[in-house]
Amino acid sequence: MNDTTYTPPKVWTWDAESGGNFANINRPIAGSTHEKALPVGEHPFQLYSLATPNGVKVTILFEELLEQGITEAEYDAWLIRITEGDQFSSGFVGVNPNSKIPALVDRSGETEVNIFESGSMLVHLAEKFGKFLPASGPERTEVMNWLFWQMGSAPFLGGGFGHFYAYAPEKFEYPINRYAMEVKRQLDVLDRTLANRKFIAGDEYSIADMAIWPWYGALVRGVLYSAAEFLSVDEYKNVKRWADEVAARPAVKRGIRVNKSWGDEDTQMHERHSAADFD
Ligand SMILES: N[C@@H](CCC(=O)N[C@@H](CS)C(=O)NCC(=O)O)C(=O)O
Repeated sequence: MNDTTYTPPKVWTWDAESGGNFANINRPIAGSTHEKALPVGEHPFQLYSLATPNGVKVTILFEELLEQGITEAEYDAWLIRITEGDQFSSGFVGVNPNSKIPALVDRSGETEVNIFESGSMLVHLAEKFGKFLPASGPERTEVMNWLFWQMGSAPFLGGGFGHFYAYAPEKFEYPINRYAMEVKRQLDVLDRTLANRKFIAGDEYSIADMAIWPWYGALVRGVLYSAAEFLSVDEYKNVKRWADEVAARPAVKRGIRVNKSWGDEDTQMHERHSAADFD
């Protein structure tokens, strides 16, 4: 044991000064911190989000639907700056009590529908428009298998590996080892699956690809946590082949720009209200 060994006290208390990225917004309590209504635009769908891997799953799906000429899928995308606590406004919490982006309001019917959890949004939109999710049978189950795989697995990549490798105030060997091992196992699961199918759930591009690509596709393309060399991502050739194919889709290129508030100026797009915003 070394002098960084931690002995938990009998009762955990909140140390707001614990450091690390996001320490200023992390809290052990739910609910809103301030009164503020959400803006509402003219389209049937109102998205409140940020271009993180969880956020772009949904903007990619919207752009794929629009790419197919489905104009009923027009949406307004509003920027939620999570480092500034926008996810704790009364308006945002009213849509998503979990205070995490993305949050979506479907205003296309008689009654407004609040949707939170990116996976739930993908299913809601795919079912509504009858695209990217087979209506029934084993093909539908296979898409759902991989969608739920992503929702269960990515927290190990983001909250586990990414947090300790990229964001924690100090580097600790134990958690980095534990989560690097799990993430490499997950990449191997994907690599073996993609060895004999074009897309994650079979021959057809689906919401499972849209969910998995922003996390594991970004990882093997070297744009997540600067961890490509550390995790030897070149080993996962089938994942790389699939990730590059998905990245080349015009709708994906547009989707990853929506609600992006960092990086080169010309890659940013704080809000999206029409196709013209991409020009
Ligand atoms: N399981 C959720 C995860 C959402 C999530 O973790 N969002 C992060 C950004 S990627 C967030 O809003 N973080 C702000 C916070 O934790 O306060 C989903 O897929 O929608």
